[in-house]
Amino acid sequence: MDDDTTEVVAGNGLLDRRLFLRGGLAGGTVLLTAKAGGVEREDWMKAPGAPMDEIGEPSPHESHVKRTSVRSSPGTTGTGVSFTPHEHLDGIITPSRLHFERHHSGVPDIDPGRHRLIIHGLVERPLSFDLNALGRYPTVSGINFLECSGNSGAALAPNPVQAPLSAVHGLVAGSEWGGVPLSILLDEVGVKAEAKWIIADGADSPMMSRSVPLDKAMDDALVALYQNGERLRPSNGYPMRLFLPGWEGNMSVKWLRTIKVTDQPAMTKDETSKYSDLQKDGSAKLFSFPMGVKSVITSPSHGLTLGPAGIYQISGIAWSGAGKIARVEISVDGGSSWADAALDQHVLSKSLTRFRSAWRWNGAKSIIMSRATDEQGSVQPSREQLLTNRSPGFFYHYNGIQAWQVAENGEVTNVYV
Ligand SMILES: Nc1nc2c(c(=O)[nH]1)N[C@H]1C(S)=C(S)[C@@H](COP(=O)(O)O)O[C@H]1N2
Ligand SMILES: [Mo]
Repeated sequence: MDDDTTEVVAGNGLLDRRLFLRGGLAGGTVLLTAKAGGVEREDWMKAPGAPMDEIGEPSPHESHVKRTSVRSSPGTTGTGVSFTPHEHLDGIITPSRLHFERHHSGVPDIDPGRHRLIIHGLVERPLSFDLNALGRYPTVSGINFLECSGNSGAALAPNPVQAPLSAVHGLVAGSEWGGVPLSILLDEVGVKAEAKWIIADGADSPMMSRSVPLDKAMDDALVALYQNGERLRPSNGYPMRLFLPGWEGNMSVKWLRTIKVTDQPAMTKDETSKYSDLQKDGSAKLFSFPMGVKSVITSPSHGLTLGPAGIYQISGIAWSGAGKIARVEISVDGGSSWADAALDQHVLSKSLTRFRSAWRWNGAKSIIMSRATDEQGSVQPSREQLLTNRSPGFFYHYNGIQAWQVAENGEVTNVYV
């Protein structure tokens, strides 16, 4: 691509997003000359390749792409997190094997033949469903993100964490979730008129449980059985989990075992002492369910290094618990000027949305940022705006703008602006 034809749309060399629609990024491409003709045959072309296999595995050359910061709390096994390595991924679907994990006491080894989902409480007919019974109800699927409300909490640290993006923002992932709409099962048991909440319990040893307003349960809640076309993986809730599109991950109770229909919330530990929002007056705000509008540039990001000055793609993910992403703006001059990124074709409600921009980097130190706006008009706040409105002990629901600094040598680090 001839540099003269690219239109600069914001300060420091941000280019028109249509550059991507037209294609033709030049960086790293080697122009073949007319006489190049006889390209050498590589070794792998000289003999038949490997046979078919029952299960496809990633290339061994991609073995560095794995969940990061895998750790259990001291003195426990399986109480902790692992992060999705977004710095190495593209698109809006996270491979199931790389979906982040958050377990409060490890992954239970559930026998699907013995597992039951029991729905009881303020209902006409309490019922017990095994996996076969559930399989006979209509199923639906949808592409949605799942984000832990503790995601990006590391961005509250007084100094920017110098670690790959995933160590800060890796507790979000996108999947196609398939299963039975909870509303169908609630109709089957017959919810009584005075019912207002459901209490969902997991079959793990702490029996993690959360209260969910009945409106959400009847709206888009799913008893999920499938993730990205296959049965849920054990770490993501096999054989069934509650899935609440757009709401904090904690409420999507894995290994779902009982649903009790009630007229009030249960005030479980996972919605009072934990997963509540400490206010400036010392009180805790309960039940902040939807995840706020947010975005992060995944490439370039910490740990990735730019080569020589030239044209680069800036790419990342944006999402909102309130619906679709309306726009993502990019700045490559530390927030002085902004221009819209191009959104990939799948802009879905409560889903990861992939954005891309083109940047002609002149080799000078630069700060790059993304800012998302959702269809409700909510705009992702700057880190500073976000901090002025919260008390120091409020950890959850961080959705501030992430800034990356590109140094003259191409190294990318985490910065606060
Ligand atoms: N039963 C049960 N459900 C659970 C949890 C758990 O520890 N036990 N963790 C919750 C939290 S805090 C989050 S963020 C999500 C994480 O889902 P994932 O591990 O599939 O990514 O599951 C939620 N559901
Ligand atoms: Mo979470």
